[in-house]
Amino acid sequence: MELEQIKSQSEEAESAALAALNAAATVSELERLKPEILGKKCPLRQLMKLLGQLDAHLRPAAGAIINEAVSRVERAYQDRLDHLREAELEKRLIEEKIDISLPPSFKATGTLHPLTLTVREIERIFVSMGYEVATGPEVETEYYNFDALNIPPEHPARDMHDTFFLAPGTILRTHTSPVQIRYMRTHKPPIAIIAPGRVFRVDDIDATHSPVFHQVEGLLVDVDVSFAHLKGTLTEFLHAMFGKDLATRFRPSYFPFTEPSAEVDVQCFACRGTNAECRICKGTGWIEVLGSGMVHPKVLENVGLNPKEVSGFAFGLGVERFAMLRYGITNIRNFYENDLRFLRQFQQRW
Ligand code: 2U9
Repeated sequence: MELEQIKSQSEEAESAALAALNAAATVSELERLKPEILGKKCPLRQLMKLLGQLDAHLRPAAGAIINEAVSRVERAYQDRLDHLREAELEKRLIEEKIDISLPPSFKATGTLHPLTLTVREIERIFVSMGYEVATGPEVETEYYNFDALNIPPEHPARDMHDTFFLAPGTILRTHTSPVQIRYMRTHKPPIAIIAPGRVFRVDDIDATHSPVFHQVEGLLVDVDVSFAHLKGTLTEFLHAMFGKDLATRFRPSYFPFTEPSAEVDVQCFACRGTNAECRICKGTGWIEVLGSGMVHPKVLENVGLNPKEVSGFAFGLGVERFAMLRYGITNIRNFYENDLRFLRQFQQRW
C-alpha cells in the first residue's frame, strides 16, 4: 500500500462527504446525514484502518492527511448547518410577519352623559376633601322625606301638586335629604357625606324645569361645626368647580331643615357683572348655585343626636342647573331627549 493510494481514497471520501452535505436542503436533513459523513464509521475515518498496511515511517503522514480531511468536512458541516439555520429562520420571519403598522379597527364606544360628568366632577371635589358618597332609595316614606327633616304635615311641599304620592305613606323622594337621615341613623359622627341622585317633583316641563331631575346634597356633622366651616367648604367647592378667581356671596334664606340658612351665589363667569344684558346672570352679576345652612336642631334630635353635643352644616344643589352653566346649555330637555348629536358633544377623549 502506497501513501498516494491513501491520499486519493481520502480525497474521494472527502468530496463524497462534501457533496452529500451540500446537497442537504434542510437542517434536519443535514443532521440526519451526520453519522454517515462524520460518524465513527464514516468512510473517511474508516481509512485509518488501512494505516497498518503502510510502512511504519509513512503512517504519521497518512494519518495527518486523513485528519486534515476530517477537519475540513467538520468545518464544512458546521458552515452548512449555520447557513441552513439562518435560511430557515429568515423564511419563518417572512412567513410569520405581523403587520403592526395597520391601524386598529375602531369600535364606537358610548359616551358619558353630561349629567354623569357633572356629578362625577362634584364627587371628585368632595371626595378630595374627605367626603364619602352615599345613596338611598328613590321610593321613600313620608317620614324620611318630610317629617324627619322638620317639614310639617301642612307644608305646601307635601301637597299633591308638588309631590308624587304612591301607596299611603310612600312617595317618590323630592330631594336626596332622606339619604342623609338614613345615614345618620346608622353612623355616628364625625359624618361627611354627599348624596347624589334622582329626585321627583310635580312640575310642568319648561326650559329650566323637569319633574325628574338630579341633586347633590351634602352633610357634615361633628363637634363644634360652625357656619365658618360651611362657608369655607362651599367656597372651596365653588372655586374648584367654576374657577378660583370668582367671588362668592352668601345671602340669608329659609329652609325648614336648616337654621340659619343661606343661598350661595357665584360671580357671573360670563360677564363678571359688567353686562346689564348678560343672558347668564340676567344683568345681576351673580348666579345662584347652592342652598345651605346649619342642620336644624330638631333634625339632629330626630336621628337621636344631641344638638348640644354636635352640630353640622348641609347644602343642596341641582345637577341640571350646574351642568347647564358648565356647558352653556339653555334647555333642560336636551338632557333627556337622548339626541345623539347632543350627546356626542361630550365624547371623552383619552
Ligand atoms: C339633612 C339636613 C339638611 C340640604 C339642603 C338645600 C339647602 C337646598 C336645593 C338646591 C337646589 C334643592 O335642587 S334644589 O332645588 N337645596 O337649597 N338643601 S340645605 O339640607 C339638609 C339635608 C339633609 C339631614
